[in-house]
Order: sequence, then C-alpha cells, then structure tokens
Amino acid sequence: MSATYFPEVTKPIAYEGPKSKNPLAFKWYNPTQIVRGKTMAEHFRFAIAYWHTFKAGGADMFGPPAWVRAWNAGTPLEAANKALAANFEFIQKLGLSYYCWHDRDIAPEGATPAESTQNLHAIVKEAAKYQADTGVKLLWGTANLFGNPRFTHGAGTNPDLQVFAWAAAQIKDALDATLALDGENYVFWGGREGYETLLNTRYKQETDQLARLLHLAVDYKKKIGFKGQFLIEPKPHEPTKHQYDFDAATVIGFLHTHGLADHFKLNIEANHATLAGHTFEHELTVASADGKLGSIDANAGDVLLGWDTDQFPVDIYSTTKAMLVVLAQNGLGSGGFNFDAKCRRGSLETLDLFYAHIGGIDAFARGLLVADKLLADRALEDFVSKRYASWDTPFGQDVLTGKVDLETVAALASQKGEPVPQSGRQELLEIIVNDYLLGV
Ligand code: XLS
Ligand code: NI
Ligand code: NI
Repeated sequence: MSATYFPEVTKPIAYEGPKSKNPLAFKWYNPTQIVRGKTMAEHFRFAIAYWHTFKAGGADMFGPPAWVRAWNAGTPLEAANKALAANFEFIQKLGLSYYCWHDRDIAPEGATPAESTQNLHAIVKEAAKYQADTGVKLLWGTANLFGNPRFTHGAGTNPDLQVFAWAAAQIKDALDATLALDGENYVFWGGREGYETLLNTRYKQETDQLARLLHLAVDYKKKIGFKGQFLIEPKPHEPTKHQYDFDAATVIGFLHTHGLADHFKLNIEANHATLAGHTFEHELTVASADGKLGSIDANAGDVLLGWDTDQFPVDIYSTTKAMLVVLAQNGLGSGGFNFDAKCRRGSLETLDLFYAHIGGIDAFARGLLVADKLLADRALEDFVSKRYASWDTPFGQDVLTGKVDLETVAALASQKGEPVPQSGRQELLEIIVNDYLLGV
C-alpha cells in the first residue's frame, strides 16, 4: 500500500471495539460483523466524496483555499493524476470500497469540449487500473453542471438552448465514464436548476426542459447499455433561491408527471433535508414510501447555520432514525452511504480527513446497531401496530383498498359511535429510543 500522501497513517484503520482509545480505529464499525444477515460493510457501502476530500481547500465566502495538499501540484492533468493516487491510498487506508465523483473533480476541463472529453478519458483509463488493482469501486458518477460561469442561469433549465447542448455533452461524457468504470449508479443533482426571480423565468418551460434532459439521458443510458441506477438528489435552494428539485415529495411528483418514475430513484442528503425544513428521516421516509430511496449522501448541517455546511455526521440520534428507515426497506440496493461532507476550515491537516471519516462511519454503525435492536425487540412497533389496529381488520383493509363506498364507511360513524382519542405516547417513545441509544 502506497504511503505517498498520507504517511501519518501507516496501516489500514481497523475495528478495535468500543473500549479502544485509539483515534485511528473504528469503535463501532466492524466491517465483517453480521447484522440482520448482512455484514456491516454490505449494509453501508460507504463512499468517499472526491470533491470534498481531494478538491476542497477549506475555502469559504470570506477566504480562499487554506489547506496545503501534496497532490495539488503540477499541471492540471498532473494534479489530477496525483489526486487519483491520493484517492486510492486514502480509501484503502480507511478500509472502504467506494468513491463518487463529478467529471470535473477527476479531470480538468479543457479549452474545447473535445479536449475536456480527452482529459476525462485519460483519467478514466488510470482510474480503471487503480480500481482493478485495489478492488475499490465507483458508487456513482455525476457531471458538474454548476461551476463553470456558462451555467450561471442553469444547465438543462437555461433560457439559452446552447447551454442545454453543453450540459448534454457533459452528461454524455460523464455517463460514458461512469459506464467505463462500472459505476453502480449515476446522480443528477440540480446544480443551478432553479430560479432567482420569477420576473424573468418561464417556470413551466424550465421544468419541461429539465424533464427533457432527463429523458435524453434515459435514452442514452439504454443505448450504451449502462445498467446502473439513475438517482436525483433533491435540494430546496442554494445556489439558486429556489431549486426545482426542492425535496423528495416534489421530485417524486415531478418524476410521475413527466413519465420518468420508472427510471429514477432518489439520493437523499441529510443537510438538504434540513435546508428544506424537514428532518433527515422525513426525507428518507417520503422517498422510501414511493419505493424510491436509492442512496444516501451522509452528512449533517448545523442547527444555527442556514446553509449546506456539509459537516460529517456525528449525531447518533439522527443516524439511528435514518437506519430505522433503511432497515425497514431492507437496504439501499445498489446505493450506499456517500460522505458528501467536508472538514471545517480549521481542520487543516490530512489527519483530520481520517478522523472525520472515522467519526461519520462509527456514527452510522452505532445507529445501525441501535436501530436493529429497536426493530428486533419491536420496541416501537408493538405500540404502532396497536395504534393502527382498526385498519388491520378485514373491514379496515377493504376501506383502504377501495372495496367499500362512502355510504358504507359513513354508516360506521353512527354504528360505533363517538371515537375515543388515544394517547400518541410521543414522550414515552422518545424515552425508549434514548434508553436503547445509551444501552447499546
Ligand atoms: C450539493 C450536492 C452535490 C451533489 C453532487 O449540495 O450535495 O455535492 O451531491 O453533485
Ligand atoms: Ni450531495
Ligand atoms: Ni449538498
């Protein structure tokens, strides 16, 4: 295993158990431990986000990049090759198996579309070699359709057809690259697909344009034989004032309206949920209810900051609630948990990248164990089943499945008389969850 970019970590991070005091060890994530018939590694399929881990420099609105990274050197293509080497060294040292990228993270944009395609192909060739050597796989690829100034007014939703064409060109290349690297999914996050003001915007046309771009991608996917899952990642705002893929419910409605529902699932990001005024578990639940929870961007916001701070997830209350939803639908299929998260500007050493990922991984492993125990003991379910018992009767099921008309169900009102409200027991259930959190 190479030691070029992370010499401070001399051996792969190992599971040492909850009593370990070693900060470079997992205390809860034991990749081979079986939970509900699957190893922890299979449950999570944790991925490294290339952009935050290798391309971010700690820049914020008030200051330029602040971190010195050894791989960030030479010509753009040389730097791209160095970052690639760093990526595989890092993933191997963390003992993980997946990474995710935007096209422009892994390869620099050229002076012309043809040159950009060439750069991407060159890097993909190298990445394929590393993947073959290390066994590390691509969880998903995506195209960066928001960084370049040409996308200021959107990509697929741009008022200028020529920008739509450039977006199409990038998506085509990114899909080719994802296929070449056996990517298991492909993500569409709506970058600048939204508006700043309705005064200059044809709302309906822009959403139709977006749907058209996605249909074109579906057709191309079939044409090239890409078998991975397409995912849309909702976000309510930022960079635009209003993003069209606002939240899970909006995206699901959009997919059904535009005949795209069979081709897409959702990639739910925790911080985007909170930006939309929802909890993480709410967004997971809404997506799952429609059979569309496909993958997760594992991160967290800050309750006091109203933007996408992309912090590493450490709140085990939140990871527990998330894992309850994931376990209830029996996993994410071809999806995984991508750490779309970055260190704070002040956490400036490469060692911090290890601590950050270890903390996030352990937070989810612990959430998995607590959720598993809550489910195994039916600690919440017994109460919930009782709460809905009237619907579980044959008559209740007939109402639900449309076998009963309005008059018949209305007759029940006088037959059975005034309903008696029952306690929802929220506080008791919260205590139960806390007891399990502390006891596992
Ligand atoms: C930005 C998004 C982005 C997507 C990939 O807020 O989270 O990082 O995950 O384009
Ligand atoms: Ni994301
Ligand atoms: Ni985000």
